[in-house]
Amino acid sequence: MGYTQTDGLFFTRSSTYLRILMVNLLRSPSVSSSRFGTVTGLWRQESPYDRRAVKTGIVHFGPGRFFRGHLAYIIHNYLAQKGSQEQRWGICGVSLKSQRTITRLKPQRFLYTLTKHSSCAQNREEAEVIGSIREIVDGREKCEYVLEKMASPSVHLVTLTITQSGYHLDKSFNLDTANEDIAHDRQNPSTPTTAIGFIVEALRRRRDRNMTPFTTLSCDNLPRNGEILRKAVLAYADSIDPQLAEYIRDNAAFPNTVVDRIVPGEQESDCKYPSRLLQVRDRDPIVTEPFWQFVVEDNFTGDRPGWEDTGVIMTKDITPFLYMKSRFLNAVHSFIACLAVRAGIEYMHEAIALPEFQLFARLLMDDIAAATPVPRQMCEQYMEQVLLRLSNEDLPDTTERISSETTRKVGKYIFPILQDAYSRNVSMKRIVLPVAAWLLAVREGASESGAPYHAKDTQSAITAIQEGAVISGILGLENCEHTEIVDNECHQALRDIQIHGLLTALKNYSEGGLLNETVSA
Ligand code: CS2
Repeated sequence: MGYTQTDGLFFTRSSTYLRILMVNLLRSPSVSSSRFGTVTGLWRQESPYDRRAVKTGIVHFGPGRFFRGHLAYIIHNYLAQKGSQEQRWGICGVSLKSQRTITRLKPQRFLYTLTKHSSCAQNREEAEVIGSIREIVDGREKCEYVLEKMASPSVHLVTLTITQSGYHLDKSFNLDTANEDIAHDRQNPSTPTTAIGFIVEALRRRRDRNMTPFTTLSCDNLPRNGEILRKAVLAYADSIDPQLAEYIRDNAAFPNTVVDRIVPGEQESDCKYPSRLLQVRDRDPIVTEPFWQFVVEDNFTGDRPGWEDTGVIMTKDITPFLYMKSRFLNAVHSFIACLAVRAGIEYMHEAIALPEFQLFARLLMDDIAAATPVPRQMCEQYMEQVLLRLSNEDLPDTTERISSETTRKVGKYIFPILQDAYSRNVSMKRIVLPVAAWLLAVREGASESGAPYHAKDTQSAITAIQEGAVISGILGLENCEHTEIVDNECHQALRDIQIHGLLTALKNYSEGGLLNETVSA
């Protein structure tokens, strides 16, 4: 296993067939609106593959922005590079919640533009049209159509980016059988409304027709997402039909994956890229960073794309990749956002540009590395890369987006670091400080300067925090062996931020650190 430069920050896939424009911002001509074409028109002129020949091999739940910036892009590259032999991997997207993507993309035949944008690449931008999505349907409206698609012999993969909430899990990452959508599906298994319900019903149909089960790939940010999904699927199946559960346990595959690409929320400025770079109007463009990573456990029941030829890492063990992504990217993302919302900073790159944040982030990563069972050298390369990615000022990513659902993220990303820090004797001070900053912002509903902050979290968590909960309280982890230490550190950090202010607290918590002189200079 190795971390290679092909997956690195400046990894871009330029090919002659793609209409990729590298434009220097200063020299770009202004285009009058009458000259804008359509995304479909552009595809007709310059398509890298014949979309009419593409068949559906993948059914995907959750066709949101991350999916369109990550998996749909990866499949698009695959279709473009592999040629006519591999055109069986087109995607049918299924929306279970919102009609938004369908409404926007249907008029342009589910084609959309993707712009890669990075200030670390000298004003260079690249845009192209992505053609891998054949259709997106509303799963609740077209339930039978989706189930039959999933049961069709040409479909080999079912993929998911439904966010943690789409799995209906409890705090221990087990299926919450009391959830009302799950309860509905248990009563009506042949007309499901949840992704889990769809998967189980479609696997049942395949079993009854003597077909190989599809492989189900979770592409969500969950620790060991495949295992969590498998457990949830089995718990649900067991509750409606134990024999079916046994069949799934013995025959179906749920590989773990690690997915990575920063795809910020929609911004008003997104539309300017397709118009300026490709001279087309796009109703729902995606703007993202050049970097992407997709690590997949090689454990499939049947056919799969030969992804390894196009930059996907197929591996027997995702563990080191998972450690690095969830700790150095996701946890550090949350740490910086938590501090930034208390400091009243709107964008991630603005926060990381401040010397106090830079230094603190470096030292924090050092602590995380000391608590993480991955070789130091591998961590260092990754840490540098993350800091560069986070300073990409051409990809404004809001601290509001990253600080949303912090209580979930503390449980997923931060709590495991604290556990390892405890057992490896690494100080928890810096790890706890950002959480304390966020707790203060939530408690007061404001940044340090009094600007309003409305946390996007569960109401029960917000209420608990306003009533004075500390980390163990919001996570319900009162009985862990190190709860007391974590809570004491949290109290201390809260006091330090209140007495000294956030920036001074950051400096103080960086004392004795590698770059201390830089901060005081
Ligand atoms: C972010 C992720 O919301 C978050 O917690 O850390 O959405 C992050 O942008 C992606 O995981 C990047 O791959």
